[in-house]
Amino acid sequence: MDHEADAYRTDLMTITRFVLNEQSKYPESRGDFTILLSHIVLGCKFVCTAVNKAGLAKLIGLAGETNVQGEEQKKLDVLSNEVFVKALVSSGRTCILVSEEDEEATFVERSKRGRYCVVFDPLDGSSNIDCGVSIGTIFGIYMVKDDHEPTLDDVLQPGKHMLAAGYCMYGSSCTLVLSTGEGVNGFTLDPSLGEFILTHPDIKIPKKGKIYSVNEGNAKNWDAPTAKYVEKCKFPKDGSSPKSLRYIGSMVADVHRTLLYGGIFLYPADKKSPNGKLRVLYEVFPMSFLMEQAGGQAFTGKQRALDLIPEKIHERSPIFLGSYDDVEEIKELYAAEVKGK
Ligand code: AFP
Repeated sequence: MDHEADAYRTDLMTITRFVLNEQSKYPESRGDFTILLSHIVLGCKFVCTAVNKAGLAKLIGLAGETNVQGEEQKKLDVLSNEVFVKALVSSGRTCILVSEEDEEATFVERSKRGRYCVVFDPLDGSSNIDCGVSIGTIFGIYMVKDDHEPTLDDVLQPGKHMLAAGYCMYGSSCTLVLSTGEGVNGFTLDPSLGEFILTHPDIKIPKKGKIYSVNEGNAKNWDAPTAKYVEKCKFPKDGSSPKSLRYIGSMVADVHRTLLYGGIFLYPADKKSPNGKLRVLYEVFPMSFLMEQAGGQAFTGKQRALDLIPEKIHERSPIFLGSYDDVEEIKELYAAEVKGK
């Protein structure tokens, strides 16, 4: 990228302009999605500012405790949830919200109701906040088809029914990655403008990667296909070079790297957690949607991740996602296991 030229760019594609352009392809569209997205973007900007201040806030006695003025401070994940719930309800475009932070789904009151259901994790990877590691917000969007009274069935839908999905990563820069089902685009927050600018147009994941990403501390409890796959990454028998291991332990950061550099991210089942750790609706589905839209794959160990039909809003699933060829290899190992039985 030519940074000098970039500094003087005068034709900036903001996320709002980008989505409005997309919307103009559908003359029947009433702009509801653009309005919904602008409220999600507002939530992301708020959380970005709060995350940036978190280290400093800790120094002066904030973050979950009492500050110097003697006021109770909310934890960042709780605060982020409140911000997103309020922004989404006030958009007037949502009817059901499912948040990682709330045990029950929120049904929006009739007067503020719209057609969209938003499933989200307001601050994923929050155990990393105190050491300054990148964390993020993940979201997926469904739409109810008609004017019926919304029920949980409207969100207990396979991921392939999502209209859009994305994440915002709060790292060295604040990056929002979005797919509305026509490819994947990345936008970086320009703090001086307060706008997300298109910086990563039409992201395509490399067909095969050189990195695998998994919590190897769980290896003793893995099933045979996962164990074999990781062994192959480290000791390939086909003359190829071993893959590098990178694991941050913050899904947004691990998936973002996988999307840009290629490779595979795994959170498999193990003997202790037969369904893995990650949540279907607001972790597995949005990230699988983005991977497929970028040309990669996402697999649960049994099926295409986006075909899964969740039965509960906080359900978990094992997940293998990333470069097409890398996920293909793990699919073959699981298929061989089934055949061998
Ligand atoms: P926290 O929100 O508790 O930090 O969990 C983060 C997360 O859900 C996801 O972002 C990571 O990919 C995954 O957990 C890491 O889990 P392990 O610590 O078990 O590897």
